[in-house]
Amino acid sequence: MTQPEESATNGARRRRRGVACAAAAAGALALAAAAAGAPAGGHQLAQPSAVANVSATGAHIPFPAKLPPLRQGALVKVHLVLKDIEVEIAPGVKYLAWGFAGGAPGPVIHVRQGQKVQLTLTNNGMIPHSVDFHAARIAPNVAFKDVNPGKSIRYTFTAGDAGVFMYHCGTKPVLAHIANGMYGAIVVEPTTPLPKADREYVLVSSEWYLNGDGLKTPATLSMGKARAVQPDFVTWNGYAGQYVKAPLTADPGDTVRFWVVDAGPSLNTAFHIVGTILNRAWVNADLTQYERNVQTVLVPAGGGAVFDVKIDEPGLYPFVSHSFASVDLGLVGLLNVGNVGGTMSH
Ligand SMILES: [Cu+2]
Repeated sequence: MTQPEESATNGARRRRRGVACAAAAAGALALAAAAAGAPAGGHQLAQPSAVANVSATGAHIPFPAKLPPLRQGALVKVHLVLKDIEVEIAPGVKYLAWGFAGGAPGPVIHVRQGQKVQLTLTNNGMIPHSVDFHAARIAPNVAFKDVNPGKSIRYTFTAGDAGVFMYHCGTKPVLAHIANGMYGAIVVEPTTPLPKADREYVLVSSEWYLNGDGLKTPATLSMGKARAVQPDFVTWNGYAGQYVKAPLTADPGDTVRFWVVDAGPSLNTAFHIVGTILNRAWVNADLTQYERNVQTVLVPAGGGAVFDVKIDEPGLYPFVSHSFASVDLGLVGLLNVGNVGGTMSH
């Protein structure tokens, strides 16, 4: 297997290409989002910074966790333009990622059960990539095949199963492609609506494995750490602790719905919200039935789940994986109920 070396070589190449490449990525994202008719899910849109999720003033721009609007029409066109990009994954820590549509994770796609999804992947990266939608029932050797640089692939599937699903690059070694940021979530609303929710958020957990500290020069993948499952960071939506600094919000008494995907590549997420109990848990994102009043629910790598929580008492409620090594590495966010001040130690 030559992949680790190949990966390092690409990292070096991309490092040399540097700023111009990353700046082009921001533009490509704008085009991709426009082509897809996507709502403003891409917070990186029109960012002049060389780093996809950092503003011109150097501030990290949180990934928008809010569930984007439902896409309309019988056929939903999604165009993912893969680019090699630089992202910030923790305060001051840069990483050379492979981004679906300009970010890591890629954009959240929101459709309704029964809609058709026409997926186009354009590979503007330097090596072959692909895209595997867990929401699809389709021959993977045809639909999920590798796309060479400069080429595109298109396939259509019916979103026949409701839930929240991972999508990801399936090119070998998949471990490296997922670890480099090639993943995202698609929400498939059921034909029969779920109970009403006042707020809806999408959270994707994932690990990052770095070959350096990423401070002066961007890090690339350490395949050794990835194989050993020794991550440097574990994140919600690609950035360590981003919703501690910029908490998600709710009013007291709101029903808040979390659509959760664990992108891995290797760790599971034990989803838990400190200070409350999950009112409803659609385990494994099977939306035909839910468990009531549970404390912690497993979201396996490559899986999803949906959680409703209703919190009456104002406060800061951390959402975590109760596998606390992950929290220590960044997998923690806050739900601020009632716009309270202060911070939280978790
Ligand atoms: Cu890939």
